[in-house]
Amino acid sequence: MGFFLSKLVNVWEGFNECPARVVMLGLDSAGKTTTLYKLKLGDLITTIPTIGFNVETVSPCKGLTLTIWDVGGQQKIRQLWHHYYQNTDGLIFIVDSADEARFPDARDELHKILEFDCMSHIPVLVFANKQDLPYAKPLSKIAEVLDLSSLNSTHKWHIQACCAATGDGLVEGFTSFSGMIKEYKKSNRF
Ligand SMILES: Nc1nc2c(ncn2[C@@H]2O[C@H](COP(=O)(O)OP(=O)(O)O)[C@@H](O)[C@H]2O)c(=O)[nH]1
Ligand SMILES: [Mg+2]
Repeated sequence: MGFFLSKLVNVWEGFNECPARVVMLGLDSAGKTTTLYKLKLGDLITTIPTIGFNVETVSPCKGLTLTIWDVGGQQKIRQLWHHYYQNTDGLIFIVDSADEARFPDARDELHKILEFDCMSHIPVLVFANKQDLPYAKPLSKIAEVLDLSSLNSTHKWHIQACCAATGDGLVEGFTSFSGMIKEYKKSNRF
């Protein structure tokens, strides 16, 4: 009986899986590639600056399967970001919490992305990364400098403190993101 019940639960969870395509953007060196491979391999890898993109399918939390496009963030290649926006179910935006000098650039890039028609209502998960560094700014400060409250009428968003190097905070962020993505996909079904 227990065996059949557990099979039933597996089937139900299969139906409940939510495959989605998301883009992961942010300034160069924010920690995008580190995050992607921490999710994929469970390990800290040595990265080199991404020229082009990395793409992986991961299951960062229960009930969520994501194909994540990690696109290089250097200034010269940010103008190519828009090629990755079609059919996107969500945006992951990563910020280096200790790189205060570039917070204004990060804010401008985030708001530019969300001005594109196909991104005008997508859910947004902001990771305030590198919280292990001594000069990392707290979540409240990063939410404020990124002007996230100005998105309230157009986007569901969530900001999560994390350390991609250890993985701290990643599951919590994706658990919130999962609910937002499911809601967004349901509202876009027809
Ligand atoms: N201290 C610390 N360093 C990190 C963390 N995440 C990434 N890094 C480092 O930041 C640098 C840039 O990371 P990378 O993932 O290549 O950034 P990307 O350009 O956004 O893809 C690398 O040296 C990483 O090891 C973190 O949470 N804490
Ligand atoms: Mg990279």
